[in-house]
Amino acid sequence: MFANREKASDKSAAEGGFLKRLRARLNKGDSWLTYDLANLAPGGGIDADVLDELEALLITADVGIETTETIITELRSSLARRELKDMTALQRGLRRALLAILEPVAKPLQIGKTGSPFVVLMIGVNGAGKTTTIGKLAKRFKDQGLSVMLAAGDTFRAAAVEQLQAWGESNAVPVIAQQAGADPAAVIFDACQAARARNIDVLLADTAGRLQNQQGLMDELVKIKRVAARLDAGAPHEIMLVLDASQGQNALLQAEKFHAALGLTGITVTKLDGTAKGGILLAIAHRLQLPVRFIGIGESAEDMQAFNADEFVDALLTRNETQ
Ligand SMILES: Nc1nc2c(ncn2[C@@H]2O[C@H](COP(=O)(O)OP(=O)(O)O)[C@@H](O)[C@H]2O)c(=O)[nH]1
Ligand SMILES: [Mg+2]
Repeated sequence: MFANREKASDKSAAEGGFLKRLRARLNKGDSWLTYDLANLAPGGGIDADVLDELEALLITADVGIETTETIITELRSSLARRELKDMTALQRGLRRALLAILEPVAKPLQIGKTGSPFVVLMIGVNGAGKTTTIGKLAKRFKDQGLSVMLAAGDTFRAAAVEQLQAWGESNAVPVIAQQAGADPAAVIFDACQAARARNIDVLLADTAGRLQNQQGLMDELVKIKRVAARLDAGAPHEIMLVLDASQGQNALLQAEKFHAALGLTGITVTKLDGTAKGGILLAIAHRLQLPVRFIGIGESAEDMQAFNADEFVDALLTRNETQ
């Protein structure tokens, strides 16, 4: 009982820390919205010109033209209704518009003990953060009391298998792997069998992000998906696309391609620290309307959390006082 309470308070402390880091790291702490917003209307009054400037700001922050239009159209009608009297009102309107886009996609990944493995297939281009995200998720699920197994489905490079094994070791979770060059579908089928035999709750399957060509990659992933369903028609239960936020609009194009080929059920956006302005998350949410599961703001396990729309909008709109 006491131990549980202690654990819960540790958890909320870690989450509070995450929020602080999110604010500080998103676009390196220069809240592009709030900072520039305040400079848009030095006199304090809001007019059509201010909204035009905001429109340009959103586009340069990777929000994309279509999504920006939706946001600005909303604000223009507020302006016409004389609801945007000052900067505070504009911020409030902007917050509402951003939340309208992000709240519907903030759907956490719920995994329980069902008696058969919940299979998560991680996909995405090379370097997006698939293997790192698997390592972070392995720790997270283990901490939740679930048993976890990893499958080294990126057999394209030997280093990829070793990288996954290292995450397995540091979290003390088993890794099913074969030698580099092995058929990834066979590795993942083996892992599905092993996970069933060992009563594993969550199987996290890694995949390659680069093959000889893009069609080759998509064909391979389709095959893996089919093979994963052999022992359990419901598997893979989650097809999670991992996207690197610093790729901007290119990330959106990748998401559309992967979704068309495989039918995604969730997205994780990594590297929101660094140069990414975070607007790409709005573009993805608006265009694809797929659940955004987790966001990553750094390389360590604590630097990933379930996506929360309120917190994210806060981080976009709140100026980081320590900067
Ligand atoms: N700054 C930062 N780096 C990350 C994040 N997620 C992953 N990385 C780094 O991105 C690089 C590629 O990650 P990896 O998991 O190997 O990508 P994969 O090719 O998709 O498996 C590694 O150096 C990771 O440490 C993140 O949220 N923030
Ligand atoms: Mg990898």
